[in-house]
Amino acid sequence: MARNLWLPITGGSVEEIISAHADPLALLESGAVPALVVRRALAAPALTTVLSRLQGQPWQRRTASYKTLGVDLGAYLGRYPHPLDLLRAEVHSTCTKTTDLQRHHANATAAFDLAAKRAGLYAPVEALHRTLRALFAARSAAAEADFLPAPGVFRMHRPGNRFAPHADTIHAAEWSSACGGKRPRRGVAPNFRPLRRLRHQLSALVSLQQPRSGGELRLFSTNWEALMSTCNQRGVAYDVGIAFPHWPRAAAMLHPREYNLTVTPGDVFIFNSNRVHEVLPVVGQQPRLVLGSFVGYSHSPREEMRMWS
Ligand SMILES: O=C(O)CCC(=O)C(=O)O
Repeated sequence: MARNLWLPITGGSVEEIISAHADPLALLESGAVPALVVRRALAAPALTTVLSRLQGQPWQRRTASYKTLGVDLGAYLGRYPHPLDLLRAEVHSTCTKTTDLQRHHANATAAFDLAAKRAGLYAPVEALHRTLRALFAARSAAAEADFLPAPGVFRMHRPGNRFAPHADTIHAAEWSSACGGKRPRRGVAPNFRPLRRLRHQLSALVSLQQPRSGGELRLFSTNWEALMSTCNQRGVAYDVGIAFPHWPRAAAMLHPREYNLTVTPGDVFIFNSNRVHEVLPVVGQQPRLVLGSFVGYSHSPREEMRMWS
C-alpha cells in the first residue's frame, strides 16, 4: 500500500542525493519523503576522535528532553555568540549590504570553527554545514549570506530516555491561540522573535553513537498546522514546539504515513520537524548520542536558511 512507500532518500554523499533529486528539501517540505540520510558523512577516524574527546565530559550527565535539549556546542567551547544573538544583530544591524552581513557572519563563525577544531569537535559540525549548504544551494541561487551556520547541540539519550511525540516550531503560540491551552512560557519566547519570519523548520543531525537497541526516530506525515486546523488533538505548546501527549490514539484515527528511521554513527539525517516525530526509548546501557541542530527557512520575501541551534 502507498503508506508503506514513504521512504527516506539515502545516498553516500549529499551530491549523490542532489543528482538524483533536484530539490530534496522541497520533498521534505511537501511530505513526499520522511527524511534525507547521507550515509557516513562523518568518516570513521573523525568519529573516533570526536567520541574520544566527548568521553567523560561533565555535560554527559544531562539527558535530552523538552526542558534540557542538550549542550550547546558554541557555549561549551565558550567562543561563539549564540546563533539567536547573531540573528538579533542581523535584525538590528546597520549593515545594509549583503557583503557586510556576510563578513559579520564569517567573523563570528571563524573563531568558533578554530575553537572546535582545536577541541577535536569540528568534524560533525562541518558535516552538518556542508550538507545543509549543498541542499540550500540546490534549491536556490540565493546568496551565501542567506545561509547562516550554527554549531549545534550535543544530545544524549540514556537507557530508557525518549523524546515523546511532538512537532518543532517557533510558532507554537499559534496553537494556543487557535486550540487553547497554556501559551509557551513568557520570557523565553521573545528570544525567538528574530526567527519568526522563518515559517518552516528542519532538524539536521549527525549520529555519533547508537544504542544497541531502541532509539529509532519515528517520523509521521502529520504536520502540526494540519492538526491545528481541526484542534481535535490535545497539544501542549512550549517555546520551540508542541507536544502531543495522546499521539498514539490520534495516529490510530488519522492513519498518517510513518517511518522508523535507523541510522548508523557518522550518518547525517535531516527531516521536516514541523511534522510529528518521536525518539523511541533507548534500550540497553549504551546511550544514543547526536549532534543536532534546528534549521529555520523561508521562501519569502527571499530564500533564506538559518541554523539557530
Ligand atoms: O534525536 C533525534 O533523532 C531527533 C530529535 C528531535 O526530536 C529533533 O531534532 O527534532
